[in-house]
Amino acid sequence: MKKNLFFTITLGSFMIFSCSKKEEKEAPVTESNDPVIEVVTNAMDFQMEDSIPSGWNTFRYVNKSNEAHFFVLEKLPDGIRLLNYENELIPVFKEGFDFMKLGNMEEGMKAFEKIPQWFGGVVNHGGVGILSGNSVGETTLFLDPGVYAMECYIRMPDGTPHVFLGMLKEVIVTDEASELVEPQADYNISISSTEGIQFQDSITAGNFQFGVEFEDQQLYEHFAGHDVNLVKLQEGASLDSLVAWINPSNMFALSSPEPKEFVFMGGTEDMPAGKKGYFKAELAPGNYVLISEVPDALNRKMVYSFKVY
Ligand SMILES: [Cu+2]
Repeated sequence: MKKNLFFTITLGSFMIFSCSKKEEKEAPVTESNDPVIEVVTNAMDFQMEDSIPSGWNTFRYVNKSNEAHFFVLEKLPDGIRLLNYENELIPVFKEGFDFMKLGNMEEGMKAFEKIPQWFGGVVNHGGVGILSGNSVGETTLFLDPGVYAMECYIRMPDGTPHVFLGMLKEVIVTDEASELVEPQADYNISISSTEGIQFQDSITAGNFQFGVEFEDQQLYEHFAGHDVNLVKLQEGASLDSLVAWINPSNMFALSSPEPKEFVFMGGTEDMPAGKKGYFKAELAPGNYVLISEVPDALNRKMVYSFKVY
């Protein structure tokens, strides 16, 4: 019973996040001649073309808002469209969250029993990790043809996720093949449920392509998998407060305003076992962390600190 309740609370939290603001700006990712798919957020929106080719695609996420956002691409089961998502899933989550915000976990749990069965067939296929406001992130992913939901579920301070406020878009990945080839990584990062995030303790400053190898994948209590977010620690930043902020099983965490001492620089959202995603980042000297947006990230070794000289 207790386990079910926890599951429900965290499942609720999964959809209930929101996004926040950030004042620091990182230098934009450098341009290249490769084709990029531009995704723009002005406020609580995703602006991009409705359909894209399959295969390797680079997403250049331009966050023009003052708050942190991310996006994850969720492949919908055959025959399911965003209309189903909006009409059959969102109202159930809203109902459950409204109860939970009032502290009525039992009614919230009852509401989640109405989650449509097809939701079990949704698979996350990566996206741009958490990105501070007024900054740009670039992530390269391999996508099979299909219908995807693009979502941000960072939360407002009251627990309302951005997906309820408009950060949800349908993206069609067509049979047409992309011209892009798999990027070459300057550095590789690996992530698994057993070993956590593995990288190296220090690198020199520069503009790099990072490869993220998903050795395995699993659903955590918040009903999503592990991912990799790159964060620069400003003066006085505490790792504990970052871990507490990013905890998706607390419905009032992962919310705006995010702690000012952290600069979120993107990364690679969760994708299936055996897949590899890439992200670019320009690193100035300083202290950085690779962190996964999962509950209890520290004990799960989903936090990796490194220095840039
Ligand atoms: Cu958002």
